[in-house]
Amino acid sequence: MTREELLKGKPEALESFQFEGRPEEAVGYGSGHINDTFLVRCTASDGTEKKYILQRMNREIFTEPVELMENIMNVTSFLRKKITEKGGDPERETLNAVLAKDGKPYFVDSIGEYWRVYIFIEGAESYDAVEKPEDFYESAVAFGNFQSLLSDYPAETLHETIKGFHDTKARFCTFKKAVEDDIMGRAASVQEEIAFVLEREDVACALGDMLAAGELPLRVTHNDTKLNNIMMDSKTGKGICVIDLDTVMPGLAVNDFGDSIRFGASTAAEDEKDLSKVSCDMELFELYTKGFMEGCKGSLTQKEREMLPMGAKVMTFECGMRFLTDYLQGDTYFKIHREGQNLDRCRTQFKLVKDMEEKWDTMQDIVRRI
Ligand code: ADP
Ligand code: GN1
Ligand code: MG
Repeated sequence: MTREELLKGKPEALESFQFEGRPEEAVGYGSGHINDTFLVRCTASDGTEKKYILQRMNREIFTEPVELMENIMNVTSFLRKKITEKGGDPERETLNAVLAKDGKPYFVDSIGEYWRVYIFIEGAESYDAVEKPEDFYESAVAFGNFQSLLSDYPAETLHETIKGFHDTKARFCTFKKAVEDDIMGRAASVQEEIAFVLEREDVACALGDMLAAGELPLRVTHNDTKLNNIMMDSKTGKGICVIDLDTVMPGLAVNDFGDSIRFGASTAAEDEKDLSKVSCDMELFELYTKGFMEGCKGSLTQKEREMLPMGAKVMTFECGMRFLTDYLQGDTYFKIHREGQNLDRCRTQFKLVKDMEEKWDTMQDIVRRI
């Protein structure tokens, strides 16, 4: 079903929120892989237009939507307070959920689907690829700053919205099981990719082992720091607002760093078929490292700084492994728009991992220098 068909003739969700004005239209929006996102235009009685983001939350993935929305309401109100204290604009610098008519921050429709609404952040864009290197730098400052704003958030009150989300070792086990089960009969055709994963069990264990040994601290992190999860101000070029807060949970700073590198420092799209176009750009890596450290305001420990390249490699490896697992299991997790897209995504990630392995000394030098 397309996104448009989801709402056609069934405007329940559109009628159930406290919009300013009357919703005139809802069109599919953005390129996220998880939720169904719509841009809603409303017209107030005086004729002014107000825009909103309406999302159908992915119930298969987020099995506890009420707890998830509780996280988001708590985190955004915490951020709103800090932004206001610093003289910022809380309407644009954090997500603002619009309540349903019954006062809840979500609406459950007649078939049990969960919906939510955010105020649309005007005068800003999210990018699917780095257009100007400065944008990537600014996104790094904003993601680092996000982490620093949440450094005194009471982590124990956060629900774990996806269990073991960045437990790469556990994901390695899930992957092996998917290969064994081979429910779609696809394993034989991706032997090379499977071998690539199996040869790197050490990568899967690297950060988890350090966390268990107390060498890396658990912080409140975003956990899904790709470039299109940040709104960049169209005028100033600054990263104005971190969005997609579904996975804000205790996690590792190096993973937040790493996931941004995986996506933004790649020279090609996540699903590029021509692998000769895919590499990890060291200038972008350097820019992001500078921006992230600046945004974190000196809060990273020595060990965390040392492990930044490892964060990049592990997140890229993990994501490739997740795409491959999904391909083997029949493409039920990540949205696909064509056959084989998850396999193409997996291949770009593994090409990046290989490239990082070749550039390992350079990556470490860059981090040491900064
Ligand atoms: P997903 O979990 O599917 O990635 P996101 O929450 O990231 O969903 O939303 C998808 C896209 O919608 C984003 O990449 C961004 O372009 C746009 N978007 C989301 N929230 C807002 C907002 N409050 N204002 C403007 N655009 C938004
Ligand atoms: C998903 O929601 P979105 O599209 O921003 C995924 C991330 C992956 C990413 C790969 C909740 O992010 O973990 O890294 O796709 N989010 C979830 O592009 O699984
Ligand atoms: Mg997103």
